[in-house]
Amino acid sequence: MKSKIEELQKQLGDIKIETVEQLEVFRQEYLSKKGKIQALFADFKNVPKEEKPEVGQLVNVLKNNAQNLYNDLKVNMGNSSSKEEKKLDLTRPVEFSHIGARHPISMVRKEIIDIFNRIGFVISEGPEVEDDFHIFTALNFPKEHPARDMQDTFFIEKDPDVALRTHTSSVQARVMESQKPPIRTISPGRVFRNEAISARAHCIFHQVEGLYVDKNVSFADLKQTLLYFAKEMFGEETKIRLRPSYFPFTEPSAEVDVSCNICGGKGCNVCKYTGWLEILGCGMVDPNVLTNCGIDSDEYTGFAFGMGVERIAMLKYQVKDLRYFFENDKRFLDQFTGAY
Ligand code: 2U9
Repeated sequence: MKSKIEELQKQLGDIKIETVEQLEVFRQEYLSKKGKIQALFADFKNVPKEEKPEVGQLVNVLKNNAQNLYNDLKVNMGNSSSKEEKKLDLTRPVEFSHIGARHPISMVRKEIIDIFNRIGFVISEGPEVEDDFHIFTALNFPKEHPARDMQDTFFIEKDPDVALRTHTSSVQARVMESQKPPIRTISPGRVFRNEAISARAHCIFHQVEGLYVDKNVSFADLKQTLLYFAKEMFGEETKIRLRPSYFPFTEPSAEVDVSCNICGGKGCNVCKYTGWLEILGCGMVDPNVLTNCGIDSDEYTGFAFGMGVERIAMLKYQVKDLRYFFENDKRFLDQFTGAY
């Protein structure tokens, strides 16, 4: 219903009416008893109760906009006989113009957050400019790890102890320092890596990372949580598979694939004929990380996962080049209007 309303609002913004005949067609199509707006009022009874106040307001705004547009054009056409005169009428009220919409990355980030909110994960946020301890040391990165190199991380010139965070795990390290388990949190945010920009990589991107620490948290809990996420994000029929991997902060670690939502797992050019698409990394939090952040690793265990929002958005909307998300070309962005 909301997307229908947004679509009609957009149509109002784009509409070109120059003659009395066109105005009458507009009236019949939008404002008459059999028109598109009246049809929305008829559909209103099917809107869930909790959404009724918001949707009701949106329909009323749409109706008023259409009515105002009609009234203005009618007055204008009555007052002027030629197009030229109409252009010069400086007293004419402004026409409805299309207001902005959410960026696709914001939409996908919100969708990911909502999915985890529904099973009790709360959002935590932290600084983009971080110290070495929370980006690397607390997370069990060895001294010689390549991520600690200037080739891979943006360091602050004046202080080699400070850098732009390369992942939002640093936020979760801070949560563990300041809170007692049970901890169930997700950290959405911008991260920075010293990478050449290409169709598949950017020096700034968005992550959502998750962390669950409590007594008896197991790998089975992790797997089931991620299966729930995959089904909510990509559809009920989605399957997942886990492949062994390595990260300094988790042990054991895995990379997670979802069955290709384009070909349903049969094989196509999007999944490179494998039937699977990689969406995130995960694992059981390394006991060293728990200890480094002040949590007793004999008493508690935890799982963690991390994903790139751009990657999820590319898969969900079949966007072939990551750079589109950063260029803000209106022709690209307009395709997502009303998608959420
Ligand atoms: C704490 C401890 C462990 C978060 C994790 C990954 C695996 C992972 C990548 C996916 C694509 C980053 O955006 S990406 O490049 N992430 O594979 N992230 S486990 O682990 C944590 C987090 C916080 C305290």
